[in-house]
Amino acid sequence: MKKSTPLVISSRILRNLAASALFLAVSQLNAAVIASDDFNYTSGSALNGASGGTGSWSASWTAASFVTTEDNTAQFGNGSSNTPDGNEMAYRTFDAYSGDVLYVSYELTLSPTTLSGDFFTLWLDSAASVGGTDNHGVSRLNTGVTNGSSFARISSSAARTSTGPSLSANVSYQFVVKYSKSVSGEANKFDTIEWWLNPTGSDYGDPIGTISGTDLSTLLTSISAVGFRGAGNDNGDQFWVDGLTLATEWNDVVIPESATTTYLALMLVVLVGLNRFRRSRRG
Ligand SMILES: [Ca+2]
Ligand SMILES: [Ca+2]
Repeated sequence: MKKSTPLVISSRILRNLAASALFLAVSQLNAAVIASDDFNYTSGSALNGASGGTGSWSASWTAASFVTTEDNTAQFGNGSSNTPDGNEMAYRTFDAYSGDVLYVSYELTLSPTTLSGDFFTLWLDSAASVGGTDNHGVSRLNTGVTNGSSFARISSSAARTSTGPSLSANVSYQFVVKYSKSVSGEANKFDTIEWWLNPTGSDYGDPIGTISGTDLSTLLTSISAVGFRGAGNDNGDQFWVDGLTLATEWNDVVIPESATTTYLALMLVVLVGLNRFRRSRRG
């Protein structure tokens, strides 16, 4: 009889399982998701033309050739022969949203070489003027990493930028931004940003920062595109994006702690069961 071999579960598999469980939990709790994409595409494929996910996407991804799908994430840069820079490295449009509050959430992971001088950001824009730069005529949300630190901003000026904790390589961080209108109404502007890093349900009242742009003249009233920009990165730098969700409520993007515990417990049960199954087959 063959000796049973313990199932070795790599940290990468665990990370993917955890991310999937959290995404599933969020998906199940969601009440008003505008659009989401978990990037669960075939590894090694181009992101350009990918059209998965849920919600009101109005087109497939438009992306540079160095953006591919790997291990159920979107990978920016192949780690050797290209530089993940560009104002519109990848973007996707969705039905225009002009309500008072928009939440955007995504998970960002950096490679060990993506630190000093490097810049990677998620941006929101309107489909009619898709663009990753802050100065193409409209001030709007950018959030991601600059010089190794997390940040969110409503325009590129220092006064409109909120800087958060520095980020470590090979760790997934969930960015959550509440992008809202201080004056309610479809014709009014998205002029306020509050943002969190790895929030739990109880963190709502305690954002990392709040940025007001109420005195800015060029702001969006309607949003219909999400994309990613890189600048100042080096050949070989890499970024991974996962779990992109646009929604109208906090609970659509941040799961309550009790639900997190439930899902982690459920995941543990599944893993233990899988381990026993594998052992019994090998026994
Ligand atoms: Ca994924
Ligand atoms: Ca670098």
